[in-house]
Amino acid sequence: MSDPIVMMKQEVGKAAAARVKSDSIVGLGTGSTTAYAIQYIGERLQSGELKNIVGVTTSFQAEVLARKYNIPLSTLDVVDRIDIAIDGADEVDPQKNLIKGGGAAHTQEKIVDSLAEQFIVVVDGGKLVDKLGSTFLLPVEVIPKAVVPVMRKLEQLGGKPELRMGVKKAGPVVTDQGNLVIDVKFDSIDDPATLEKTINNIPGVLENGLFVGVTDVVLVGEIIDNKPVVR
Ligand code: ABF
Repeated sequence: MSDPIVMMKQEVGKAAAARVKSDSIVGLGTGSTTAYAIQYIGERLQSGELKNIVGVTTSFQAEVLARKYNIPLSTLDVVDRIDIAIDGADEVDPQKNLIKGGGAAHTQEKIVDSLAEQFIVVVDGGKLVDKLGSTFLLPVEVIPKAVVPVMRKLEQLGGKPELRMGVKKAGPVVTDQGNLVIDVKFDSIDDPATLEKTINNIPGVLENGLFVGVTDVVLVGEIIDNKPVVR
């Protein structure tokens, strides 16, 4: 008997994949839920239900999955648009604003997700919050030399910053860009739009994990009466 959580993620991934139309350029994101969406896009391609799909991703995880499921890949240098992007999130508020970056890839993810004509977020119900920052720290990608001054600035903004350390590997987590990640606890993020801009204007910050006004559709998986439901 499959794990109900896995079944729920599979259903959410399937629901997202079902929204992909033939002749689309598809932004492929990261995370375990998005992984199922990529799988189902591949299966729809193999069955002939979908034709002429090109994937675009900045995520190595998504690239490996796309190759596994024979989804042709292109790059942001080549494509002239992204019709639909599918990606995960760590928190979603009622206005569909997000915190992303649990995987330290929010900088690349924001490039693809914000370019997409339609951006679909796939989450389980546990990611829904009334206010961003309630359950998840806000990731901020910073160039290594600027970590201390940036942490001071984040404290002045009311945050409690901590340098993200590796779990398996000793030392700080290093992003694909060779930078470090500061995770910031904010008691309550009342104005995510302003905070996103303010943090990104701190010298030394590359990108933070607030995604404001980017999301078009949120597909939420729940388990009701032990059955996976997507809404
Ligand atoms: C990614 O998806 C990250 O932004 C986020 O940390 C992750 C969450 O994915 P899941 O909970 O589905 O594994 O895009």
